[in-house]
This record gives sequence, structure tokens and C-alpha cells, in this order.
Amino acid sequence: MKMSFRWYGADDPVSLEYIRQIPNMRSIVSAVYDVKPGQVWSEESIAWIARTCEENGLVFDVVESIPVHEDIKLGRGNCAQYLENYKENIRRVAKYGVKCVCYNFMPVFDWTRTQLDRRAVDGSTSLVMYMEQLAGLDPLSGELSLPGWDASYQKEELRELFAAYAELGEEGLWRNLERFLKEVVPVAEACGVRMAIHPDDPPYPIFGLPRIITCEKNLDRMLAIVDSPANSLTLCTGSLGCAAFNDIPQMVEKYAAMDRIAFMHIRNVKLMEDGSFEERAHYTACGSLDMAAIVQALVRNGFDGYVRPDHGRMIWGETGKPGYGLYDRALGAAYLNGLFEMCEKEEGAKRNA
Ligand SMILES: [Mn+2]
Repeated sequence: MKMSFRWYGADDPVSLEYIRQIPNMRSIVSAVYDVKPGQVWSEESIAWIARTCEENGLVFDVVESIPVHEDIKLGRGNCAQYLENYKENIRRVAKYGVKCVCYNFMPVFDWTRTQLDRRAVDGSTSLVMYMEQLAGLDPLSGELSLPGWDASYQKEELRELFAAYAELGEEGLWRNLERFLKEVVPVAEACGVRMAIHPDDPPYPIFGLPRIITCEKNLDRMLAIVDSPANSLTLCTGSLGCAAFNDIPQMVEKYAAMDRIAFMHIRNVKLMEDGSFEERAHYTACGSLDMAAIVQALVRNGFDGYVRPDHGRMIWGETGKPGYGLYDRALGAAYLNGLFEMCEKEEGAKRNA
């Protein structure tokens, strides 16, 4: 596996000088943030990331994300032009060494949480989603204030998007994903890039918006659309794992054996009775997911893709981007290193026996 860390570029309070000090850290996961979704990235911006990482002993070889424009997901408007732009971005990042592109196909909003700084008994804070809080929220009424959501949407614009997705429905979204994959994956394949779709977070419909990258059956359907290692998964344990119907170690085992995991996001969540969940420390006993079983499944199947400790808590007085502080993600990386080392030694011993 290749250990990686997400970095938000020049404005990230977490510096590459610090990231490089995490043991076994290799790859930087980043993106060009100075253009709107759908636009072509400038080569200067891509080259700057690659050069800056290299100067710090790190490799920029994973992009998260190249955003998919709403027109592509809705199959309308400037869809054809945005698809061309998307392909051009893949060619451009590949030119500067990128091997894996993470993206998602979630309508309107990426992840959804109801609070970004929920305080735990130990004084740490983390992102949570409480169904009770969610029930009282309607993004179309009054001020849109759900944490982490794109505040740049005007209310009318949002109303129109919601209506368009309601009309499109799940099968319509599948059709548009199919078109996207059939156009984009061959380009990625030719450039030596693996496309890695990120599951919907959480993996069920929110506010009536359709969501399709949610469960094993749908992941199978998505992978079958283009049967190539260039059409792969970002298997995010925390996103899929906040629904009780997903058995994460079993899914990791299955998709790693098929060589259809290009990128692992590993984090732990504590799942509650009513479907609410809290992001927790990576350590198995802190949440609902068996981290050792997840790493075992990867190692057993010879996984050689990218791994990053996904969101972390805020600890030790750190402030910054919720979920993306240095300290707890560094603890996560160190913990994952330990699990991988142990599992790899055990696998090696088995092979030599
Ligand atoms: Mn993730």
C-alpha cells in the first residue's frame, strides 16, 4: 500500500513540512482549487502542486477530487462540453504524474453532517450526524445553514436543482453515470490513471435527492458498466460504514480480490441505534468498524493502492478545517502503519511456510 495524506494546497494550515514527518508518508492527495467545478485546470497550477510536493520529499499522485459538474449528473445543458473538460483534466494531471483520480457522483451536496465540532467526553471534537437534528432541517426553507454545505448556491438555484433531480430519479442518475464512465474511463485507461468513485456520504437519499453509490449491489452495478481496473472504487470505510446494511470488511475483501479498489479512505465511525453516527478515532474499539479486519482483507489480497487516514478529530487544541487537522490524522496513519506491518509480516510468514 502507499500511504497518503490529503492536503488543501497553499491555504492549508497543515504544511507539507509537517506531513512529511509522519512515518511512511509517501503520497499527497490534492486538487486545483482556483477554478470552478467543470472548468479545465491550468497546467501551471497542477505543476505547482507536483513541484511543491517533490521539494518536500512527497509525491503528488492522487487527485481528490476532479468535481463532476451538475450538468453531467443531470445530463443537460453544457454536459458535452463539461465531459470534454473532464477528459482534458485527466490528461493534464496524468502528465504531471497522477495515477489515481477520486471523484463522486452525489447530487448537489457532497457529504452531510449536522455538526462539525461535537465535543466528546475526552474533550476532542468531531463531525457527527444526528437524525434528530437532521429531521428539523430543510435546505429549501429559509437560510441554508447545514455545516459544510456549499453556501454559494442561491435559494432559487437550489430549488431548481432539487426539482431537476426529483424528476431525474435514481435510474436517470444511473444513465448519466453510465455516459460519464463510458466517455471518461477509456481516456483514464489510456493515460495510466485509475478513476476511483467515492461512495455517497451517508449512503442513502438525503432530502429526497437520489443517491446510488451506496451499497454492494450498486457498487457491483457501477463496476460492471465499464469492466476495467481504470473504473475502480475509493472504498471509504466511514461513508459506507455509517449504514448498518454495509459489511465493510466483507466488501473490502470482495473488491480487493477483484482488484477494483484504487484508493482506501480508512476511518472509524460509531453507529447509533437510530442511524445517527459520530466520527471517532481510528482505533477499532473507538467505533463500530473492525480496522484490523479491514487491513487484513487488503493485505490478504495483495492490495497495492493508496491509503489515507480519512477525517480525524480535533485534538490537543488544534484548530483548522473540520476533519482535516494534522494530529489525529497523523495518529490514524501511524495506527494504520502498525496494522499493515503486522498483517504483511503474517502474510509473508504464511507464504514462506
Ligand atoms: Mn472518504
